[in-house]
Amino acid sequence: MRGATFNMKLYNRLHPPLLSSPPPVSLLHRARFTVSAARLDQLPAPTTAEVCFVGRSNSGKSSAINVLTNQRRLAFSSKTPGRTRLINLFGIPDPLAPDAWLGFLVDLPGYGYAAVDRAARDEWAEVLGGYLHERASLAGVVLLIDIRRGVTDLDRRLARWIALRGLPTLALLTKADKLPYGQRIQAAARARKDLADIGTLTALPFSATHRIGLDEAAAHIENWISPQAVP
Ligand SMILES: Nc1nc2c(ncn2[C@@H]2O[C@H](COP(=O)(O)OP(=O)(O)OP(=O)(O)O)[C@@H](O)[C@H]2O)c(=O)[nH]1
Ligand SMILES: [Mg+2]
Repeated sequence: MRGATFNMKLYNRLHPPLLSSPPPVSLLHRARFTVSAARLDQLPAPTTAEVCFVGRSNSGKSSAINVLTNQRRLAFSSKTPGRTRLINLFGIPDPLAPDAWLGFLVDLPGYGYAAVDRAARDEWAEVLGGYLHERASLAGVVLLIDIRRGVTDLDRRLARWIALRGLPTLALLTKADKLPYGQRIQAAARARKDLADIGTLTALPFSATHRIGLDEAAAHIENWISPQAVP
């Protein structure tokens, strides 16, 4: 057996360990609060990719932003519907040019909040519709739908706005921790059918509290912000 001694160095070169380095940290974790706007004309010039979070009030938009950015209270989440009243932009710094933003996550006020008076509701519909319709830098839409409630008429109306622009959409079926696995899958299939208006649609069960669907959602969003990050 002389000459057949095991050469550890050579073995390591030929079989590099699969987990030699830790998985890369999501770009989204770098997000920082940048600006709040009450109207479209208060938004910064549309220079870099934006990913907006839309959905009914209380559907979990702010909670999703917090878990995706790995920050407890970046966006304000609350049991009281209608918590987010402004358009809030969270900037992702460019790792290669720290003074520049690679993109923004945009937390929008929810719709369908009955306790808001009619004038306020109309104003918000206009801001939301205007944002979705006109914002030149919009790279993708994250549509949040409470998995137990399913797609509502208001969600479908919004889907039509999104369809007009042909924007890629990620539907997150939030609070998926509240349903057993089989029902989650059924709900995702139903949502895909109900949102057939939107051409480029992915629908995933998601939970901010139980981190369900988190990696897949993050990969989607990173890809919209920085297409070279995820092939
Ligand atoms: N169980 C569970 N609760 C959640 C989840 N996501 C959000 N919630 C709860 O749902 C409530 C609303 O969450 P928010 O993130 O504030 O919802 P929002 O869509 O930002 O609401 P508005 O700003 O009012 O439009 C809060 O009490 C959250 O703790 C989840 O994945 N699982
Ligand atoms: Mg909110």
